[in-house]
Amino acid sequence: MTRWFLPVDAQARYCDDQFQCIEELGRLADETGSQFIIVAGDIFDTLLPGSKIINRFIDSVGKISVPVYLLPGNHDPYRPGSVWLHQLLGNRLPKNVIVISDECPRELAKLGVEIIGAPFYAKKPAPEPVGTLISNLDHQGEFDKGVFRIIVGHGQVESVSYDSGDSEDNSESRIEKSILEKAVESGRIGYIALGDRHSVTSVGPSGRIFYSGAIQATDFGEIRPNYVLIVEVSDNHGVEVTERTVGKWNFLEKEVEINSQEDVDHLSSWLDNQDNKSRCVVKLVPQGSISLAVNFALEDVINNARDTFAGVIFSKGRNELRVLPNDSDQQSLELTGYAHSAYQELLEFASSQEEDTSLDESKESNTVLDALKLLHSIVNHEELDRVVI
Ligand SMILES: [Mn+2]
Repeated sequence: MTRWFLPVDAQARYCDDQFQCIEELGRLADETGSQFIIVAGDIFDTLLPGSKIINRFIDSVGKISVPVYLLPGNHDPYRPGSVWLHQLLGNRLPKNVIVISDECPRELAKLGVEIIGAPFYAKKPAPEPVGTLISNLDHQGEFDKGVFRIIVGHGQVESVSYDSGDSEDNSESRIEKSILEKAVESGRIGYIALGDRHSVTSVGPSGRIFYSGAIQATDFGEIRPNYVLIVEVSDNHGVEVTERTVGKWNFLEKEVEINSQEDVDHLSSWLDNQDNKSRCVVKLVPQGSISLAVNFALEDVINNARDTFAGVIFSKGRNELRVLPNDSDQQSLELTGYAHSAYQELLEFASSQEEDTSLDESKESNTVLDALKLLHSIVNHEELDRVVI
């Protein structure tokens, strides 16, 4: 998965860690004596990823010692042109990998387990697949009570709060919660494994319906990513679900008020105190008003942090930090003559801008601010090499 805000080295680390997570799944399965692994959709984030992703996936998942059941989701639906039917994967699936490409029950007779999945055949299937599957099962009359039946589905459940990993909100495709709850209450279904949501989430009070969440955090706004669930089933079909941490990445959003050098120092300390910086991306949502001198100090803090963190970015939509030169900025320059006039002109222009003096580099109006900064740098003999006469 490509994250636009990651520099090249961090992106490579992020991608590599995704495959490490798959191998960690295998280690956890061995450690806990798990008999199989289920992944409830969106194994790939695009219909047909590049060969490097596919080959690394084959290599990683093939190392796992137990069967791995994969459900196609909305990002990787099972249809012509998809990764599942492509020659790079379709004919080269490791022997332990089973793609749930239809709604047929898959029996694990020795374990007394039956797995039934509701794969996506399109990005936005209608009607919603897993609710439809369960409703159809309900009409099938008798069922073997000795079998522990697992349903694997994908999509958003109604009334579960939104997180950034969910597919785009579409009320027509939402899974009816009551269908799931009735199915487990009736005893026809022992467990429902759900995918799409990136935060590990128990759905309803039964303790038998779960999103396991994303194996590795992918974005800001995910509430509890980086987990997998170990599901233990007792002889009488009781279920115990335990979380285990797998992913190591952290996407931290921080609202910060910056009005003084002291505030910059606080931010600097906060950044210093973060753990595992090379796998941490910070999104700052600043507000306040600072002088040029404080802005220089802030830029130093951010630039230094960018060398140790996987990424430090500013919120594009909610950046409300204004940079306005003050008297001490001007006095520190000791300008005279034409340079003083030019500075005054820039200053007046900057002051007249209500919204255009944020740290967001994409804004054209930052040109004035950049000119003021450059003037300071030149006077302070810091950037003479950039001046062309
Ligand atoms: Mn999805």
